[in-house]
Amino acid sequence: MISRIDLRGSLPGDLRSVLPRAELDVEAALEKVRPICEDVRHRGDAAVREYTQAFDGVELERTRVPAAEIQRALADLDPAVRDALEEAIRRTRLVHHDQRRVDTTTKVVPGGTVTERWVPVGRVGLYVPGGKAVYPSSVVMNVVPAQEAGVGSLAVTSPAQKDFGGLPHPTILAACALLGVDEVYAAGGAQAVAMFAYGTEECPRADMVTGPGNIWVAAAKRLLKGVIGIDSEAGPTEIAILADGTADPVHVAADLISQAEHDTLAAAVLVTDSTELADAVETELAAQVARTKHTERITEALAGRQSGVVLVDGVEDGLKVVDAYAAEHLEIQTADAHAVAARVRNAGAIFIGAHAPVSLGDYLAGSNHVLPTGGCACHSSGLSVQSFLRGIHVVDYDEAALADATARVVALAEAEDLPAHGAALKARFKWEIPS
Ligand code: HSO
Ligand code: ZN
Repeated sequence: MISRIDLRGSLPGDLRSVLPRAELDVEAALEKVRPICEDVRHRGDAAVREYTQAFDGVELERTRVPAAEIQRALADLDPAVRDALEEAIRRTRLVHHDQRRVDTTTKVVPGGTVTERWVPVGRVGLYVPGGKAVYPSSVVMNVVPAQEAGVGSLAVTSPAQKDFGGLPHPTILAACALLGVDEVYAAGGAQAVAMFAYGTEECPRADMVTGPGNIWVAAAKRLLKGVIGIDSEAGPTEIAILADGTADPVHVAADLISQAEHDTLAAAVLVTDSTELADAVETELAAQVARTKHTERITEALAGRQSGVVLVDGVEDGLKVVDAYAAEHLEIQTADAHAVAARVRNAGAIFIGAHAPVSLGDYLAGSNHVLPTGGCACHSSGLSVQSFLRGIHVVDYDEAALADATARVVALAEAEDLPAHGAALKARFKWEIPS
């Protein structure tokens, strides 16, 4: 069911081109979402409600969810889920609390300092999907870092659900209640992103929108980037596992399946130097997939061209392969896993050894599960407190320090044929401005 890519012998120069990966055509969706975004821009709430009716089949009088409904969802929440969410919030908060930045002041010269002042984004809109994927855990992963960063105003939007009286899914509402978020909207798709970007009467505009979504949400984010700040365009989930003959095939198979469960486009990639392990994992996959709930979806994901078992000559080559792949999630299941993990350069998150499956990180490790996909881990990080902060440089020079800098500024300004730049300094010292 899963294909094999044999890279034993020698690794190709352009490793990326031989590794399995799906391509998501966000560009093609841009033209479809453009008129929707324009419509919301000009007609505001009325347009949002019309698209909710057209796409979600729900007629709403207001998009904002009444506070009483958010509290009711919490009161009705299964106690075991409530306990798990509370513990997830606690652990995630511990980790993200430690990510807060302190301002730094550097004395550049006597009388001249530059301070980097970290200032939270003023208002953030969080998109929470509501179709086949209802993830209260993603509410936690987005809201906690924003709160720890000190974001003052936080709104959540999630598609109106026909089956729940036009409200977002109750577990999403309950997670909002547990996190103290009381501004929630029942809107999804491109229209929800446009609502945050342009603002409507009900929903003031936001400075930034974060959170995963389907292709329409990704397209709207790409289109409106600039009007509003975005986190990243989250693509389908990926797991890569670098394993040797010491790994347990039952665990490896279970972990590959766990992420394949998300989506038919999810990617599950095993990189190993052990054909025995590869064979055993394939046998295990067949047995476990048959026993699991979402058999069809998982079978399609594992058989897709984005998934595969990559055979390499040793862990050394395996490291090169996983670095080239730059997985969203990377598990290291080898002898001396800590040492191997320390050498990885590209991954959204790394999970070390037998006791750190990706599913732990999805919910309860304390780490964030909003991570770069599609190879973006070679240049980007997952969501963190830093995602919601801006570092503002504050320049403070006294007269003597400026006087001391003037000749050099003038020299560089003239080299760039920008004499007025130099003149701005000279004007302070009544020096002659060259014509
Ligand atoms: N693995 C997903 C996150 C998630 N898993 C949510 C379960 N619920 C992307 O990192
Ligand atoms: Zn997951």
